[in-house]
Amino acid sequence: MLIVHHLENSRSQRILWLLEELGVEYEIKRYGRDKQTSLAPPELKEIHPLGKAPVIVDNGVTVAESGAIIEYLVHTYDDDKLHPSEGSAEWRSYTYWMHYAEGTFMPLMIISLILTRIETSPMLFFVKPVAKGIAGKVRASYLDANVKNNLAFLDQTLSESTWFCGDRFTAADVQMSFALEAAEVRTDLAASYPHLAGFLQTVRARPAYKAALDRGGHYELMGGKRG
Ligand SMILES: N[C@@H](CCC(=O)N[C@@H](CS)C(=O)NCC(=O)O)C(=O)O
Repeated sequence: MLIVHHLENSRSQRILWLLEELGVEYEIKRYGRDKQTSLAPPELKEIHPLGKAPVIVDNGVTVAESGAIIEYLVHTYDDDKLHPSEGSAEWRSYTYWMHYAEGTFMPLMIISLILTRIETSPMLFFVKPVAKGIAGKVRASYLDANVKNNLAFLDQTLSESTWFCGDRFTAADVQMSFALEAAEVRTDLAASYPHLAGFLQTVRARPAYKAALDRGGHYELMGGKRG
């Protein structure tokens, strides 16, 4: 039986969703985050040295890293339903979005989360303005413009088609969903990017997405929107 090592409120939720879309049976091994740091517990390192989620174990094969897991699952279990045919224009989009989600977009969301933590953490009163000043400079000189540029690019993409690789739902949409869910709680996505908000609505209406939520349990991403 395929096992998903599932950390609460994390990227492993999208793996449950993909498995529901594929109709593959799986077991969930659950891990809670540390209450103070939100980090994964040390037991996850027994499954993979980095101790991050998601990780799956299937027939004795351990696969980590969302994109690699999705590619493994599609390669092993998909009969052409959730991926375009290799070499097509849609395939090139498919590989692009599969890499873009974690390679380009998620680092921006992580920086945003870290800066919000710095801005909102309790600290000595005379240190706080210095910490906030540095965080503000990073936002103003790098983060804000990059987030805006990426969100505008994504919104434009989804103004041209329902899904990231055209009019057909693929596993690249599953990979991109977590990035947009993170952006939903860390940026002004809902108010300013109608096609991205619409994408999340469409995704959340899918029976397999709902089934994965039922299996995965409470799902709420860490926020960090300022103001
Ligand atoms: N690029 C990796 C990122 C893995 C990752 O950072 N996962 C987070 C969960 S969303 C995690 O395990 N966080 C807990 C920790 O860092 O201790 C992937 O997509 O699998």
